Amino acid sequence: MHLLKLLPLAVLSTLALAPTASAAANGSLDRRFEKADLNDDSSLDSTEFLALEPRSKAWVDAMHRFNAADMDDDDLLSLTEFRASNGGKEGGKPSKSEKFFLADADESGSLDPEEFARTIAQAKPWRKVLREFGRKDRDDSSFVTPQEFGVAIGTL
Ligand SMILES: [Ca+2]
Ligand SMILES: [Ca+2]
Ligand SMILES: [Ca+2]
Repeated sequence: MHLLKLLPLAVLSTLALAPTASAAANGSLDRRFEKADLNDDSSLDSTEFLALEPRSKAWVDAMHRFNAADMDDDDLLSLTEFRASNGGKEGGKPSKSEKFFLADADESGSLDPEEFARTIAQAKPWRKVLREFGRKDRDDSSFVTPQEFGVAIGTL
């Protein structure tokens, strides 16, 4: 009985002795990194990074932050890069034209439905992707051009 009553106090005093906030934050970032690094090569490739992202996020949004965090441009996030970017949370959101170019995997200057899917929430079912694609593809060419996507003229 006595022990049980004392327990909350004991927990509180342990918390007070916990390391500083930033060290604790690094600790949880490091654990996040280790969990995400599925092949244990001490770096995160874009696939491992994307697995950390909620499915409500678009692929292009995640890749924009991945690229921002990847300071040495080797397409991998080291633990140092992961820490420096607060776990890939820095870098903000891509502009319309940045989204377009990230999504345009074959660099054709237009988006097919699969490329277009990268610009909207990953959780969207395929039929919704196609419906949204159809709305953007005003001239029914089966491709979404930068203009149809809404990229401002002059930013290309
Ligand atoms: Ca890895
Ligand atoms: Ca890197
Ligand atoms: Ca394309």
